[in-house]
Amino acid sequence: MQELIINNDVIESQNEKKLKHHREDFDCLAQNLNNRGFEIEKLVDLASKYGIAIPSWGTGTGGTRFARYPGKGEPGGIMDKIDDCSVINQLTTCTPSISIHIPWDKPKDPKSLKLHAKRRGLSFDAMNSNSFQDQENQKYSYKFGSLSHTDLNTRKQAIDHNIECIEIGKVLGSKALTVWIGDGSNFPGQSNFKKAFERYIESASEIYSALPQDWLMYLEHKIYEPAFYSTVIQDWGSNYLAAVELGDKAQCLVDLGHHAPTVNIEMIVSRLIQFKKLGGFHFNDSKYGDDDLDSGSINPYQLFLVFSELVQASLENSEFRPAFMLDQSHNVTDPIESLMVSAIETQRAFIQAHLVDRDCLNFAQESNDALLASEAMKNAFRTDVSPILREARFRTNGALEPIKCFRASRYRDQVAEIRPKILSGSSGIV
Ligand SMILES: [Mn+2]
Repeated sequence: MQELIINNDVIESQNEKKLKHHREDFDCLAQNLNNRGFEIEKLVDLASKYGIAIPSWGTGTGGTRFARYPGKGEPGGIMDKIDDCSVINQLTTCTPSISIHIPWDKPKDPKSLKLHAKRRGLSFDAMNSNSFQDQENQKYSYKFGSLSHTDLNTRKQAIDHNIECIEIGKVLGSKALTVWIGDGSNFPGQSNFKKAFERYIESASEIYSALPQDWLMYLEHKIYEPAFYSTVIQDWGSNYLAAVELGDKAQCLVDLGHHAPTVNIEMIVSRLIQFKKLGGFHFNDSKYGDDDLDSGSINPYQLFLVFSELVQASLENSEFRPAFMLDQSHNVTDPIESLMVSAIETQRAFIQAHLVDRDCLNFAQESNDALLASEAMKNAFRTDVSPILREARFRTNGALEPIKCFRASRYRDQVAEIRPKILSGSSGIV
């Protein structure tokens, strides 16, 4: 029996206020799209089936290297995080799963956690390991690396931790492990690049051997930080090489913030698709570096161009289904609100990408008509598909206007009364 948190009366009364205008907008867009050769019902169907995983760590207020300013009613543990994710999914109906982090969300009893999530209408997406921090009572430190550490015992400890994540994930019904390491160096000469990469591949192979048959291992690259001179898995090239070394179940994960500022991410996406190594995404946005800003908040066109590559690939191969996850840090907004908007922004880019006139684009590309090609992309991107997204939510008992509905529900005030207050001034990034 599903126990959803937001009272249905709240959703219905909020929807009622918007329904007439929504209907008018929807009919108008249906006509517009029909004139362009698109059936709106197919697009509503695609939007209804779209899903993206919420990262458990995104439900708390994030921070910077300098400070963290917690909000009221923040989740105190994994059960609270499940509740927050359930609210996000109830209102947006496009976030049916949660991606959890070990040890931050390590359950005392994985079976009861799975039951709690099921009651809240959620399943478990990829498991995330952590060998970029030292935990209490940890025998060996990750100060100088984990899977690529010079010391065998430290590497073994990091391998065992990843295998523990798989074991917990098996009980929860997860089907993937995401591995991001902070390993690297801060000084020229500090690390032997070749040896460090060899050690990484050797350690990752041991984790790979522990994967169940139907699991995938997502390798996540990042150009810099916490190491500021070199990083072991610094870009998609190293990521691809490692994934090829490990085997078919190892796939590359693209976090939009983990590249140099001018890198053409959509082209990386295309390359990885072409060579069958694109496993999934961590969506977010950035202006300067790994800012972890809300998806689509800075460069929505880039998000659209990434989705255009994905849609192109899915038209060529209907089996193609990379994993979608958000990975953001919310410093100044309510995390639930930011996660709802971001999930919808990725869904928006997904639908817009279906509006690219592929015949026109193909003709423009083959005839070297650069301007026509660019217009084909922009015509799709400029289309306001909001009525399609609203209709998809409405038909699946979600909210026409999730933010307004969330505020009207007073959920945050209600949980603030029962959840212990988190003191400000605590650590930065969480
Ligand atoms: Mn990430």
